[in-house]
Amino acid sequence: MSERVASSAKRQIIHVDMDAFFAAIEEQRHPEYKGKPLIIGGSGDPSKRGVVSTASYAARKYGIKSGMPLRTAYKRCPQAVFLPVDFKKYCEVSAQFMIILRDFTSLIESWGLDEAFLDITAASRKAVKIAWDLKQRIRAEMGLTASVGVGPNKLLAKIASDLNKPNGLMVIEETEVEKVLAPLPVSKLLWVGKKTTARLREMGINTIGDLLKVPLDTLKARFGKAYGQMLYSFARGMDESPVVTYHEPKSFGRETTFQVDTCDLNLVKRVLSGFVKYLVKELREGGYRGKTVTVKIRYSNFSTHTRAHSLPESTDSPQIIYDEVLALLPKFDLTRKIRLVGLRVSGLEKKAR
Ligand code: TTP
Ligand code: MG
Repeated sequence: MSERVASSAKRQIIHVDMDAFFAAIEEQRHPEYKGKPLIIGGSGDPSKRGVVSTASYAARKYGIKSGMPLRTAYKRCPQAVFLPVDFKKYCEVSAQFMIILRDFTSLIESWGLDEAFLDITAASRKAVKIAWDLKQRIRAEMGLTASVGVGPNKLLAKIASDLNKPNGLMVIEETEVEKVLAPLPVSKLLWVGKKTTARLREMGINTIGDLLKVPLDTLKARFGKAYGQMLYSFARGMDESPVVTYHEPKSFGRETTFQVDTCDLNLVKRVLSGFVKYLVKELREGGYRGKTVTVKIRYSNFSTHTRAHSLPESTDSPQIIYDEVLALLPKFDLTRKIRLVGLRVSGLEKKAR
């Protein structure tokens, strides 16, 4: 093998993840809340419906996590400061974050507002030096902290950034993969969510070290060929997935939870009509048309139903999409109380310009 091929086969990936992102931005705007338990979510009123978007590290000590109902968070920590989500502001700060990252490489795969992978294989400087610089620049220019992980692939870089949060910098070398990974819970692996964690637990597998002992065939039989193979490779710290600089969206969607469960069909229609306008704007901005319209309804007992219809031709017309919504609504039981309503447009096609 030539040297060039050998060196291009060994990659250097950085994963960067801002610490308590929304909460850190709010602390910066309100220095009086620094160090206090701070919870960002919904309208910022814990007596109202809504979930925690994020909690400061001081609030996490009380067991408060993203996705938890605000009311539960209030019960756990009534003295916490609750603030509403100011998405516009967080997007602005995120744009600043991306500009800094782009100074290091154009090979960036962003995951949401505060997280990204950078492929720095081609850089002449050492990865750890670059990671350090990146942290310094975020600190100096944004006044915020990030946790950075370095590894030979995305899987290990992401695990590394998570290992020393907040304000961490961690490198996982290929030689120490087994030592570092073995004691960690399987949920630290990319794409291993609650369901897989539970199924693995049923098999007596809790840590990555446990997973390492399971033969490939067993994993394939239990989890299917592709996912079984992935679990087998991931347990060994192996991940060949490239840093993908741009993802075409698969769909556009929006949903909302009503403050009070409702049977008011006019209200449901008004909300859906608002979603149509918003989604059409998103479709047009991206130059897309969609083919499939899906309405989602969650009833007060949390049972969730979807009804979908595909059009013969893709569209970005608000009228056509709203007509589909009106045709789908009678397929639901509209006598029951509704908690949440959502709309999704999928089957996207790029519009010929
Ligand atoms: P994360 O990076 O998962 O969380 P974080 O930055 O708040 O905390 P840390 O990385 O230090 O663990 O998510 C980034 C932002 O995305 C977070 O500040 C708020 C938002 N978010 C939600 O709105 N809902 C969620 O369920 C999660 C996980 C995040
Ligand atoms: Mg983060």
